[in-house]
Amino acid sequence: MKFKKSEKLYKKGLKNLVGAVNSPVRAFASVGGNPLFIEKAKGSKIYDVDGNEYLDLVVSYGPMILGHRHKKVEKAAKKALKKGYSFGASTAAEIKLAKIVCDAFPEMDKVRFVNSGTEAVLSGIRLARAYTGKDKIIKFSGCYHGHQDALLVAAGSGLATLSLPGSKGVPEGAVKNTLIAEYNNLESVKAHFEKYDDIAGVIIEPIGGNMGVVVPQNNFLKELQELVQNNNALLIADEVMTGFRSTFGGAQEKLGVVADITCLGKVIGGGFPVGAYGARNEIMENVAPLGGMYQAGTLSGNPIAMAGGIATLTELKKQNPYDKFEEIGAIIEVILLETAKKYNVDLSVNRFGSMINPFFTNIKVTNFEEAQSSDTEKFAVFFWEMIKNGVFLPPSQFEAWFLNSEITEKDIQVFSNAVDKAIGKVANSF
Ligand code: KE4
Repeated sequence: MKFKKSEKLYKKGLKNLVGAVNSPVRAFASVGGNPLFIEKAKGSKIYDVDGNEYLDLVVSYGPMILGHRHKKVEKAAKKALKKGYSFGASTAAEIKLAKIVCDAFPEMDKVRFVNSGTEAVLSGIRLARAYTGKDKIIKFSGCYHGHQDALLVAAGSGLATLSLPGSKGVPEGAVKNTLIAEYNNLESVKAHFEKYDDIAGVIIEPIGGNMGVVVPQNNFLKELQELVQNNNALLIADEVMTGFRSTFGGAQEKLGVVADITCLGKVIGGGFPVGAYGARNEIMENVAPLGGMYQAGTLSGNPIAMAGGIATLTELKKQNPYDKFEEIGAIIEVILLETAKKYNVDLSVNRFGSMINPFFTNIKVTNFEEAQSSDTEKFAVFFWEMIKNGVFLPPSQFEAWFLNSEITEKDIQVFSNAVDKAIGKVANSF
C-alpha cells in the first residue's frame, strides 16, 4: 500500500490546520505515523486519497451505522437541500425527528436538538443542575463526554478526591464541582454521596466506548440508578455513542436501567451534525423558553441534518439490524481470540452488540485503570498491519470499533485475513 498522497496532504495541512486535523484522534498520535486522508466512502468501504480500499470499522466514530451514502439518506438530504439550508426558524422536520427519538425512549417526553454530542452533554449537565438546584456532578474515569470544561478532568490522587483539570486552559474553578468515580465500582460513587449533599447528577456512558469498550458488570448500572435516586440526584445517560447502536433506542433499555436525562448524537444525525438531550416533561420544562435554563443554537434543528436523521432512523427501524450486528460481532470476537491463541499473544476482547474492541492484555478489562494497563505498543503494530491489509480502525487503543449494516461475508473474510497478518506481526515483533 502507498500513502504518498496522504503524506503530501498531511504536510500541506500542517500550515493552516493544527496537526493537519480538526479532531485530535484523527492525528494518529497514539499509533505513530502520519494520518490517512480520506477521499470517499460507500457502503462498508472507505477509500483514502491514494486509492487504497478499507473495510471501515470507524464509521465516523459511530454515525454511519447504515454504511456510507445509504441511498435513502442521500435522497432525503438532496430533497431537503432544494428547499434551503437553514432558516433560523422551526420546521416540520424537527417535530418529525423529535417524535421518532422520543418514541424510542419510553421515559423521554421531550427532546432538544443541538449540533454535537458535546453540546448535548453540556446542556444535559446544566439541566440537571437547574432541576435539582445542586452543583456537583459525578463522572467516571475513562468516560468521555465531549470537551466541555467541567468534564475535562483527570482523577486527582485517589478516587474520593476532587478533580484536577485534564486539559490546559481549564481553570481549577471549572472542575471544582466535578467528582470522579471508577466504572463498575459502586463504592467509589457511594463515597461521594456520603461526603457531599449537593450532587446534582451522575453522568455515565451505559457502555464505556472511550476507554476501548468497557461493559458494566453484574448489576452495576441498576444499583447505580437506585443509589442516585435515593440521593435525590439525576442519572444522566450519555448515549451519544450507544444511542440506536445496540437497539432501536438506548443501551440503557437493554441494560435494564432508566436514566432521568439522556444525551444523544452521532447516529441520530446519520453523519450530519445533530446532538440532542431529552427527559420527562417535569425536567425538560426547565429549559428555555419554558423554564429558566438557557440553551440555544443558530444551527440547532438544521433542516438538512434533520432530513439525514429522519431517513437514518426510519431506515434503521425498518432494517432492525441488531441481531445481525450481534452475529457479526460474535464472529469478529472469535476471530480475534482464536488468532491470538494461534500466535500465543495475550488478547482480551470486550463487546456490546456492534461496539467491540480488543486489548493486548490477559485480564478482563472492566475499568479505565485496567484498560490503561494493556500494551498500547502492541496495539500500534496491530493497527498499522490492519491498515496495510485493508481494515480501517480507530487509531487509538482507547476507542471502540463499530459495525454497519452493509458489512458482507467477504468483508469478514478480509477482516479475518488482516487479523491473522496483524497478530502474527505482533507475535514476531515483541
Ligand atoms: P461530539 O461533540 O464529538 O459530537 O460528541 C462528544 C461525545 C460525547 N459523548 C460520548 C460518549 C462520545 O463518545 C463523544 C465523542 N466521541 C468521540 C470518539 N471517542 C468522537 C471522535 C472525536 O473526538 O473525533
